[in-house]
Amino acid sequence: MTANHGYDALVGRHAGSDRPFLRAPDGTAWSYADFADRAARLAGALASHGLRPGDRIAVQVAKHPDALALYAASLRGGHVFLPLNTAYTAAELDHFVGDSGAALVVCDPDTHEAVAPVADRFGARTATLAALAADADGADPAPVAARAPDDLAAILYTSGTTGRSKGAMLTHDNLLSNAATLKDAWRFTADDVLIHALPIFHTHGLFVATNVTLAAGSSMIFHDRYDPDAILAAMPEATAMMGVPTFYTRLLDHPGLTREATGGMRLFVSGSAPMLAETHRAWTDRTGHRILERYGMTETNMNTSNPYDGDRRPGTVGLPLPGVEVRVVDGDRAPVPAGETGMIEVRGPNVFPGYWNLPEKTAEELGPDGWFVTGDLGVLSDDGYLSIVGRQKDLVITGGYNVYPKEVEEALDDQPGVLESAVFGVAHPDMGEGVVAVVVPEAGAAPDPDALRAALEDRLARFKQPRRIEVIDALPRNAMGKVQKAALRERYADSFA
Ligand code: MLC
Ligand code: AMP
Repeated sequence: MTANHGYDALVGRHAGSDRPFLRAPDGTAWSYADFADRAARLAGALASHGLRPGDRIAVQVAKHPDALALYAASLRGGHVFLPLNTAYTAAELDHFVGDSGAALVVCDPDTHEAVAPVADRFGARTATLAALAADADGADPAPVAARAPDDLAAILYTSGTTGRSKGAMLTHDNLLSNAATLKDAWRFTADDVLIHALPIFHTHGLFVATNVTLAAGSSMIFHDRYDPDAILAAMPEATAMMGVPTFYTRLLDHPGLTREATGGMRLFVSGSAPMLAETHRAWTDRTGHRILERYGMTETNMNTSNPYDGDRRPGTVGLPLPGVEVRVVDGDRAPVPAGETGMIEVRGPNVFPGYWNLPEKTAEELGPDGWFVTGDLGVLSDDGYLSIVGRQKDLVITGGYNVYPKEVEEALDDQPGVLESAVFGVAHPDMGEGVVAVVVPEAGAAPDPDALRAALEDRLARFKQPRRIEVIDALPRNAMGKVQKAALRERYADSFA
């Protein structure tokens, strides 16, 4: 039998199991055997579209059980899965398809018209998920392709300081090792039922939630979107939930969140964005549960976690996970003592091998010694708990989605009448941070914020578009000419209060 490092351990070993894997409110109910069979036939459908091991599949589809089976099919066929946020516009898609050299772009019927020309431009095929699913119904299971631990399983695009997204390459072992570590750290077993309400095009919903479920043989209640009512309704049948902080603040706003409602749950995990200590405490007051906060990244999967047994400290992201090294360093990359702030670096089997086709960018962030520079600023306590105190990278995290200001600034600067702009995040009660832009007009011009907003519609995903745009005379700059974003953040701090 051929060995496929990720597929065998996550999916293949369950092939004969009638244990439940996934239930969706639409009535879908898959056992593990159903899921493995679906994946095998979808892999057959992919093969009939000419896909070979190593080929990239770009997938931009609404959350659906078949989209998860397509991920498993991609592992099985030895392809490289490239999930894309459904909020991305065709203009954004262009870069992902072109840069990755994807052989196939999978979309939904309502986006086919916009996606097909992008795929055509780069010689990629286009298929809807529904069409692939129909093909799968009649397809023979594709053979399991051989995949070694270091072979690529996925590429996830993550934006960068240049405004151009970089493809973070993830190997079979990056995914598998992290799933095994998290399953143990968070005590997942076959008895667990996870509420899965995250999108499945980013690390949190696709890898953390799904791979931990698969690694433990647990089952999931698979919601197609986040809806607090539906989550509360699912809780009596569930044991665990994973979410971004907005999941928790919105549930706290719901009168149905009580001790009784959460009584059968054993674990609430938060990550992808900072959780305020006050949210953590409010949750404990209301439910009696202590949220378990963890810290990760697209490039590294999960790095640290508060302990399952032991002190889950609000405002911290806990301790390095087993097998993962974490250090906080100064400008010369020398570790600083506990209590001092510095750059967080991580090393371990979870850390990616580099960015797709960007060896120089990779070398800047990932040294030959294996330490990856996260761009996050942190401080370690005497007893090893990590707190994230800021970011060196210019990044806004809104509702758990990352927005790189440079990309938004470039889009604004291209508009008529705009001389320059600055984009930054300020506190937002629902999304954690909200995106704000200030623009400086060219001499004699008077750009209209509504027109600017309209101009960004087709260019940037909705969540990247500034919720507030102000026209100002000049950007505040320091003596070196660098825009002082801290001053802007302070000036516009109350934008969403
Ligand atoms: C939606 N909108 C957002 C937004 N999500 N705007 C800013 N930030 C967001 N995150 C837009 C919508 O397009 C809409 O625009 C308006 O805001 C209101 O939408 P909504 O109905 O309130 O939003 P909703 O659909 O409920 O989504 C909110 C959310 C969702 C928080 C449930 O964003 C979400 O699921 N976030 C999770 C992101 C995630 O999985 N991150 C993990 C990344 S992995 P309009 O104007 O059209 O009304 C990672 C690594 C790690 O970071 O450590 O895990
Ligand atoms: P992404 O590029 O989407 O993978 O986002 C990763 C970034 O999210 C990290 O570099 C952190 O800045 C942030 N992040 C993830 N988890 C946490 C957390 N628990 N607390 C604070 N920031 C977090």
